[in-house]
Amino acid sequence: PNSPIACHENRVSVIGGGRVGSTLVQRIAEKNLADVVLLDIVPGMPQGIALDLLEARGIEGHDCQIIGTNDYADTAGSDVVVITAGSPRKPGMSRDDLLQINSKIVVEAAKNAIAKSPDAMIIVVTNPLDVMTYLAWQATDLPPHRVMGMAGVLDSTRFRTFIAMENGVSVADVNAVVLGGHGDLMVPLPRYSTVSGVPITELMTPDRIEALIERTRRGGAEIVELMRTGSAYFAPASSACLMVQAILHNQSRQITAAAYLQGEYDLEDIFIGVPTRLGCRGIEKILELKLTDYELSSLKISAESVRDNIKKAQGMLDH
Ligand code: TXD
Repeated sequence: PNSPIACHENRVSVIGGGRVGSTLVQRIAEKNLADVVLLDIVPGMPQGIALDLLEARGIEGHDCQIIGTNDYADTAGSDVVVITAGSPRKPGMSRDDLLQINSKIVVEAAKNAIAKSPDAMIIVVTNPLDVMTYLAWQATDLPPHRVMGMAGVLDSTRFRTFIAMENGVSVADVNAVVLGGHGDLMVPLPRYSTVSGVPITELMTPDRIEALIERTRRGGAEIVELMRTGSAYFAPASSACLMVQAILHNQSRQITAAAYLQGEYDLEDIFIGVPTRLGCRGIEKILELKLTDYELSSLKISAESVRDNIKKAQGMLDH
């Protein structure tokens, strides 16, 4: 059923066929970006999703190969591997339980995928994001510019949406920068967030800005509370797709991604959200913005929490 009709030059593998993974495959296919392979451990599930998406081809007008599989052999030769595999938090599970489960899943996924696609870029999506990105990098031993985490694009698209709604302008005119770890301690930067180049600090009161920052920090939680089962996946899939496209089309997009720091922002040996340029070679550059003391110390606090969890996860993997 999954026989190829057209052969695209590029191949993207998405590991984990849950809500984010399957929506991402849909986005990639509908933009005709690349042939896509969706891998999950659940037998039949990725095959079914792939077939369903294939059957929409005639209507949606895409002609990529879409392959569902449980076997890493089918991911061979990928240009980009996106890891969304993981377990969500279930009732009674602590964050540490989740850390332990997802660490194992992400390490195994990264190793298996890179064994079949040694030249691929890796985009990690699984939470806790910054920690999982570090583990994927460590497990594969790739040059750090080829491993990155998706969160900054999502956090900033949320901030952009709230700014546009508050000011009654098109979101197309809004840009926003959000740094730091993907969690409550993320660091939205109003000074660098603009409506057509005008910083929002010129357009809104400090109180309103603070309210939007708070809503951005709680953006994931707000959706979980509403949905009750599962977490956000439309905007996360769009965000991951933007990164895939930036790499495949060598766009040098300036976006926030969890990237490996080697002294930038006074931080070392950590993956955390910073502004980057993203193109076909992965993270081409990390931009060091001038930060106020308050912004820099917020970033450091966020980094400390990521670092603690990296250590915890490494301890769990060693046992
Ligand atoms: O900004 C961000 N980075 C995020 C992160 C935004 C949204 C979601 N975020 C995280 O992505 C979320 O906290 C999860 O850790 C992942 C995936 O979220 P999703 O909503 O897609 O979770 P699902 O629907 O539970 O899907 C997870 C799938 C599921 O189908 C499992 O069978 C599969 O992962 N899974 C595996 N696939 C392959 N290999 C292994 N070992 C495996 N284990 C589970």
